[in-house]
Amino acid sequence: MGTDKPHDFTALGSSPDRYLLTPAQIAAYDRDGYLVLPQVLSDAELGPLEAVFERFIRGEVAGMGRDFCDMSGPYGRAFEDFNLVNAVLPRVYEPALVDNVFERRATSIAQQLMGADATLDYDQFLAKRPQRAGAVFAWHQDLGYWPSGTPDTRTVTCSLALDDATLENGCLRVVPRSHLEQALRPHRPSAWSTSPELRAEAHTLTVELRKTDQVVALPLARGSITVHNERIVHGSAGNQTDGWRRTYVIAHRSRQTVTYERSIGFTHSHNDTINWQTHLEALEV
Ligand SMILES: O=C(O)CCC(=O)C(=O)O
Repeated sequence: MGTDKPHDFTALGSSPDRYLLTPAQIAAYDRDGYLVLPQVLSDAELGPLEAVFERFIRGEVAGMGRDFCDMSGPYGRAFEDFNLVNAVLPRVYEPALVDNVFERRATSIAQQLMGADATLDYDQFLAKRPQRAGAVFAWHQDLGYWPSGTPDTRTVTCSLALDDATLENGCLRVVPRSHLEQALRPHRPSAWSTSPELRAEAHTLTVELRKTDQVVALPLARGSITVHNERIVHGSAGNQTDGWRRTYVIAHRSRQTVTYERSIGFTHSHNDTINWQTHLEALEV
């Protein structure tokens, strides 16, 4: 890792806030449903963000309710038992994050991929604990978690590696071009939530992989990002290493979509009353 050529922020059209994509990268995103972009943030830029990230991941931010949870298991697990520590909407709980350098670069990337009305919809901190086989992000399509009636579903999700992401620590894996399928795949509650008493607590959903799916792993150097479409099938495996795998996620959608979803009470908070449970009912699971 770390052998990527540095991104040239002085190139024509680039600026400290603008990460300029090439036409080939934009075409690859449309074709494959994902991109890997090297060196979006430098070590010096990552430092202050990491300090905030750590406070969240240690559980030191009060008042989050279900927005601080284990993304690999039921709500209500003891903190020590979290495998995949998940802090949703950190910018809501810590406004100092608003307009940080990653937000600005993610907005510039999203605007190049989906148009000038790309607006920051939600953010998320994810951290896989060392030596946790259970730190699995089940296969899913992001859209499977969101309200089914939204007219414009376009989403650009940027995931920034705070640690090198590797096969061993459970880097992101995608099924290229699955975003082009006509219909969303059926989403089911994850295996751990199939018992009746846990069913009410289901917040992770999963899709079946098909025999024809060709999975591609996306190892990533610290400071680099993956970008993915809301319909691509993706997930990640457990962490078999002695280190953490920490990721900072920012998703952009059209301004109209964000306004519409807020109007029906959907904010991406796990404390929302309209949530994936509502969506599960819509899917008749
Ligand atoms: O990075 C990962 O392990 C999975 C994250 C993910 O599924 C997402 O951001 O939608």
